[in-house]
Amino acid sequence: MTDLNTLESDVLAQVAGAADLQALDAVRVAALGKTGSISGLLKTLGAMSPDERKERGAAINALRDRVQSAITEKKAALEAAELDARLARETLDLTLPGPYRRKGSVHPTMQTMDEIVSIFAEMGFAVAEGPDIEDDFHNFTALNFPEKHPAREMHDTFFFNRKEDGERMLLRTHTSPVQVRTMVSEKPPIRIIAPGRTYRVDNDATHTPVFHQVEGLVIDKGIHMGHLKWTLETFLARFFETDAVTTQFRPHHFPFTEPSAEMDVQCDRSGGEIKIGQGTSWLEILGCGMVHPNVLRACGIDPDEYQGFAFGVGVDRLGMLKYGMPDLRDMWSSDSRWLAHYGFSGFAAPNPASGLS
Ligand code: 2U9
Repeated sequence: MTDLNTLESDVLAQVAGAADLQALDAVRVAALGKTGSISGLLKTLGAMSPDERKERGAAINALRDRVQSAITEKKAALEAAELDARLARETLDLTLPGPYRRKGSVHPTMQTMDEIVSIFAEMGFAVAEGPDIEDDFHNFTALNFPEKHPAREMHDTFFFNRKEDGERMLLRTHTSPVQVRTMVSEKPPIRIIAPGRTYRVDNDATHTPVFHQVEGLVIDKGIHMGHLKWTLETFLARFFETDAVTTQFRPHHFPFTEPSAEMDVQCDRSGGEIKIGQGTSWLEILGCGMVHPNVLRACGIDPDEYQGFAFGVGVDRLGMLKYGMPDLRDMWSSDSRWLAHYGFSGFAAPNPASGLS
């Protein structure tokens, strides 16, 4: 009859001597596998008397358990050693130069944003900022979006879970809440632009869930659409670096402005690319209007005393137009070669006097 002690010390020696996981598995199969030495012992129990079987069975099972735990322990040790070896082998020297020795550069969207801001700053607009996480009042209600109005759905909002008091915060769908906050906290005259990130549940060839806007707001006595038209035409001519632009208002609807319009700029599409400041085509470029009396009232301003105009431009689209970037997806590709192609310097500080780009 096989001596269990000898078998145990043999198998345990093999376990201890296994050099790697593959060798250990071979030891396991040879001992505990279907036709293994220990499994073979269990098969001999059938021919024994009940008393003998009870005693011998218990001894074989205990042996099997000890071998199994020795294998488990050895497996953990081999795995740890293998991981240590791999970590030592795969060290990364972060001081080595990367595969592309390129200097960083400003992303075209941020370059465009800087250009827009510098033009309006030069025209006397202050820059206002606000939180990306907003409440319903500043993003919708104060802007004359009635409760349950479909316009709220049009904005495809990212909502957070409701707070304990039932309030539901959201990611701002436009930068307009920044102007609301300014009107609530400051007295007219107001002349601000609000540049920043905005968020909508929208993801297709022409939309990304995060995008960038610059909105503007002027509140004073006697403000009218003429002021709006001059401001936007002056901005567009400077942005596209042409002497003058021709524009047209097309009637539109926004809850926060009345009347509302979209502004088109005359352009030339004949040569395959769009040229602003010449030609016979029209290109939709921004939205605008006179601030709705309800919005002024919601922000504590008397519409009989003060009037205002507001506008909004999509920065990503404006940058694509100016710099001839055909595909929105490139803007998010994190491809340093694409960035290097546009290569805007971080030290350029664009301004209309010394040049924008
Ligand atoms: C207040 C009052 C009025 C801001 C405005 C637009 C028109 C507009 C779009 C342009 C492209 C958004 O990024 S886009 O899709 N915006 O058309 N925005 S008027 O009006 C305001 C803002 C704040 C208190």
